[in-house]
Amino acid sequence: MNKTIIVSNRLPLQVSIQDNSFKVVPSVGGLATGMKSVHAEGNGIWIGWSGIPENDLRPELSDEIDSKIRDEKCVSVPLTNEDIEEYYEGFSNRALWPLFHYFMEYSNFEQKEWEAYKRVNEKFAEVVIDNLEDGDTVWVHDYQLLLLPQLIKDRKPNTTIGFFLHIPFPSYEIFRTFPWREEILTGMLGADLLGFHTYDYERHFLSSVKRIMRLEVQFNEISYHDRIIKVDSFPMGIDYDKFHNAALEHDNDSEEKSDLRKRLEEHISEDKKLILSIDRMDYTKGIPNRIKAFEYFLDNYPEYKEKVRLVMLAVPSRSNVPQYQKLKRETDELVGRINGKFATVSWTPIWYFYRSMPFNNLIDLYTSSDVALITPIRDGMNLVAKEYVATRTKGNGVLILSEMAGASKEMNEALLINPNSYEDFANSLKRALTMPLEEQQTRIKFLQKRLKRYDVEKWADEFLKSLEDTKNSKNENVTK
Ligand code: ADQ
Repeated sequence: MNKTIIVSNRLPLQVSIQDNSFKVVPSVGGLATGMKSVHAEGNGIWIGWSGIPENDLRPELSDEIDSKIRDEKCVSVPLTNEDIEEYYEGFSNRALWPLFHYFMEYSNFEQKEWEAYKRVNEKFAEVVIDNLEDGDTVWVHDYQLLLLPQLIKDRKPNTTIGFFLHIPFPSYEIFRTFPWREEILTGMLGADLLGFHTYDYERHFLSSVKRIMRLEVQFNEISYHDRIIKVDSFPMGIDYDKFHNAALEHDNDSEEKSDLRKRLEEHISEDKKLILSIDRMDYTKGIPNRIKAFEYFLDNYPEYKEKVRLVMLAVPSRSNVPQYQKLKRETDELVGRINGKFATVSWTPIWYFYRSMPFNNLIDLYTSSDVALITPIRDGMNLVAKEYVATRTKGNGVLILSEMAGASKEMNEALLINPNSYEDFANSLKRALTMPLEEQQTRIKFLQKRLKRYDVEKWADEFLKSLEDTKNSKNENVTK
């Protein structure tokens, strides 16, 4: 029986080790949810890194963990500390991530890290080939594995390969500055179908293929050697029911309320509003900008002092990379300065949490907030914006969303802003805080309808259906 092999940098599970024992638990991220049914189907497997560097393990323990991971239908790619440092923290997060998010000045191109990126993509290829049988389909995810499609195609030309990029694909003018631009494109072109969140990313990719590789592109198809490669956009959705139902449960909650929820509720009243932002602590998410814009708002609309509070959750991320450490320091300082500037005995304008929170606290935050402020400088999609909308069970609430997030392309009913314009920001916040309930409900209703229809499972289905079509047309061409 043919199977689908999913490949991503990390496996959808968490391995924790204590002394000589270990635990393997499934993780609950968006991708894991979307792929749940694909992964569960038949002999489907997921290939990726377990999160534990090989150097940290005794060989017997490593074997035991691998076998436990196998029980979850996953196969781990063994990576060393050096691999992680050079391929993941290095090339992926210091070269590709900033460049693809238009932070050119942050991009650091090191030959040694490029070599590690190639080496680790090869390691992934080996594990894929070991697990591949004729007729299988492979779906590769994201920027850490851009070379993998071609590495598989070289060895197994008949395999149907899909690739999805979760971050933006930058415009040609940015991408052309990349030292290994041809190698990256060649790697991606090993796929039969390439998927992006938005039409713009798709267009940018096609433009780079045309101008750098000088290939023929017709509409959304690329002729490459004797193959036709299809490129399309598939905006990723969320597990709508999970968020909506959790919020419904929250509404008629008979269980004890969390401390966080009690604290939040103390601050909700007719004339007091909570404004929420949730992000990974990443410079692409526009956190310092947002804080400065909030200061601008309080300076220009002083009547809102003591009436609004920004609840800002920043989840620690990539804290070994210097730019992330700098961002953390900058954020701490800004929050301190602005709280110092405006606070009164009974009011602090910004509540800042730098930590990860369990799902039920996330729901506490979503459901208690009157406005969500999602203002990345650049973001492939942004699922937080969608999750906030899904939890609006009463239809109230306003989403302020950056035009630079992929999600803005399908969320026109949000208040869309340019995150670099403090004026735009302040005016939209004022508009959100004074928006009549009926208008809020109309906007939320439209957004919810779309999110419910095109949820993450549908996203995965559509991608795989489209991939299946490329397989069928390949077969037709062979038999013609
Ligand atoms: P991310 O940059 O990680 O993803 P995002 O799309 O916002 O960004 O997803 C974050 C996810 O983490 C959300 O599902 C959210 O619920 C969860 N989360 C946030 N805070 C949390 C917390 N404290 N505890 C637990 N979970 C938390 C990349 C791209 C995005 C793209 C996604 C999916 O950068 O642009 O939308 O992949 O393709």
